[in-house]
Amino acid sequence: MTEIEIQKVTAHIGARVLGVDVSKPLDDITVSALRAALNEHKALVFDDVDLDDEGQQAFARHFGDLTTAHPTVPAVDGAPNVLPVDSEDTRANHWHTDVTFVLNPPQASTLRSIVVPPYGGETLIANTGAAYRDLPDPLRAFADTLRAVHTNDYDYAVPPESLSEADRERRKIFLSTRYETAHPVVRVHPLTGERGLFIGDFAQRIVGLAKGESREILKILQHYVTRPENILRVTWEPGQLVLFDNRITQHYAVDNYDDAPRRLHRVTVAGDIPAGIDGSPSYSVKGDASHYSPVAAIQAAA
Ligand SMILES: O=C(O)CCC(=O)C(=O)O
Ligand SMILES: [Fe+2]
Repeated sequence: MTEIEIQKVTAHIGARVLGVDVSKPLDDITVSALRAALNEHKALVFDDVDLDDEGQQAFARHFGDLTTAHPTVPAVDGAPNVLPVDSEDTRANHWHTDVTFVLNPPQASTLRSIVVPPYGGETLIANTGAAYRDLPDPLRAFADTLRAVHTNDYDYAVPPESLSEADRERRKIFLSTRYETAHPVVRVHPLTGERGLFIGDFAQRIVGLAKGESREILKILQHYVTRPENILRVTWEPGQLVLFDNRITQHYAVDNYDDAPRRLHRVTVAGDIPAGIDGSPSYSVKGDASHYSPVAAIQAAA
C-alpha cells in the first residue's frame, strides 16, 4: 500500500495529494486522512487522475451525499449530479462560495479538468478562515455580529446591456427560481470550529442595513479574503481533480484564456445548515432548494 503524501502548496491554503488512486474505492483510513487534510489545507489537488463522470461522483460520495448539479442550471446529459462548467456558456470570474443562496450550500466541491486552455484559465481558491484571522480586532468583532442575505439574483459584474441573447437566456434559467438566504457573516466550521468569513458575490445585503451601506461593509471584508497570501492559484493540467471545502473558501475562475475552449465538470457534496458563533443557524427567506440538496448531518471531528 502506498503511503499518502500531503505536500503543502502555500502557507495558508492548498496541498497536493500523492499516493491515492482516486479512481478506486477508498478505504475509511484514506477517507479520514483526506478529510483531515481538507480540514487543514482547505483545497486538495490530485494530479493524473483517471476519472470519468461516474468516477468523479464516486470520489465525491466518500465525503457525503451528493447534491444534484445545481438548483436551477441543467446537469450534464445522463449525469444528474454533474454540472458542466464550460467557457462557451459561462465564466465564473467573480469571487463566490458555491450556491450560498440556498439554506444548506454544498460542504465541498470537486472540479475535474476535461479541456484545459493552452494558457490561463486558472482557478483561484481563497482561505476565508485566514481572512477572518487577518481582520483587525475591531473589524473582527463587528463582523461577528452580522448576517448577510445571499441571493442568486445578485449584482453581476457585467452590465445587463452588454449581455448577448444567449447570456440573457442563461441568466433567465439561473434565476428561474429566486433564492434568498440569511447566513451568518462569520461561519463556524462544524468539524474544526474554525471561524471563516462567509460572504462572496451572492451576499448582497447585510441584515438591518441598506444595500449601499451593505456593499461598503462587504467590500471591506472581502478585501481580506482576496489578499494574495490567502489564495491558491490552480493552474489546470489535463486530468486533474481539485477538492475544496466550500464552507471556508471562496473561488474565482480567471478569464484570461481568450476564446480557447475550457471545460471542467463540477460535483458537489451536500452541506449542513451554517451556524454563526452564537450557534444561530441560517434561515431561508425565499425559495425551497430541497430538490437540490439533502441536509448533511454534522459528523464528529476526525
Ligand atoms: O471554472 C472554474 O474554475 C470554477 C467554476 C465555478 O466556480 C463554478 O462552477 O461554480
Ligand atoms: Fe464556483
